[in-house]
Amino acid sequence: MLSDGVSAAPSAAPSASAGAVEVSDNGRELTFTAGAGQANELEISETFVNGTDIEFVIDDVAPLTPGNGCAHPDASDATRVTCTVVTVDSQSPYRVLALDSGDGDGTVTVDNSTDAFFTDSFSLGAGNDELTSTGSVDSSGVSGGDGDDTLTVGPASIARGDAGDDTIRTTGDVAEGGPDEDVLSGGPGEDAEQQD
Ligand SMILES: [Ca+2]
Ligand SMILES: [Ca+2]
Ligand SMILES: [Ca+2]
Repeated sequence: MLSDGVSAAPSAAPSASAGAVEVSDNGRELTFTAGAGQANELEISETFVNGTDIEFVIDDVAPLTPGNGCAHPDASDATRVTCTVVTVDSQSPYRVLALDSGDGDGTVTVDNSTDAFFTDSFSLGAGNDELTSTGSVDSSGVSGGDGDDTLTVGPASIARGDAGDDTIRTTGDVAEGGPDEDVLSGGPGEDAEQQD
């Protein structure tokens, strides 16, 4: 890991399997990487603070290791972190969150109340995963990976089930079941559904 020269507070004995959460050096993107073998139960909220910065609150059942731009709001709770991402004016949406929930059976619940077209990217990896994303503007890109996944996403989203018997419910733009027996439901509006 790169050091930015700022001494971090001494952390408790790190767990080898703790999920890692950090903001990029330019402050614009949050990455979450689950620890190996974890069955995460992530609850993520995404809100504007100060008009332009996005505050993420990430709560899990497993310990999280906060890196750059992140901290435990309650020092006694190692499973909860808050992170702040700065935004810049842009004509096109760009990614503010890249989440990799790894190989376990994971649950990810996202509440995005930014009401802005920033992109959240979710890679759920192997395992039978469940992702539910809410918000007036969602614009998530979800990849279910191997396993039987249940994906529920909102407006302006792209959801791919990948391998496995996946269930995708979307009010977004694209749902792709990928291989195996999938159930797709597009909701109102123009849907591009592909099942092979
Ligand atoms: Ca997984
Ligand atoms: Ca799948
Ligand atoms: Ca599939």
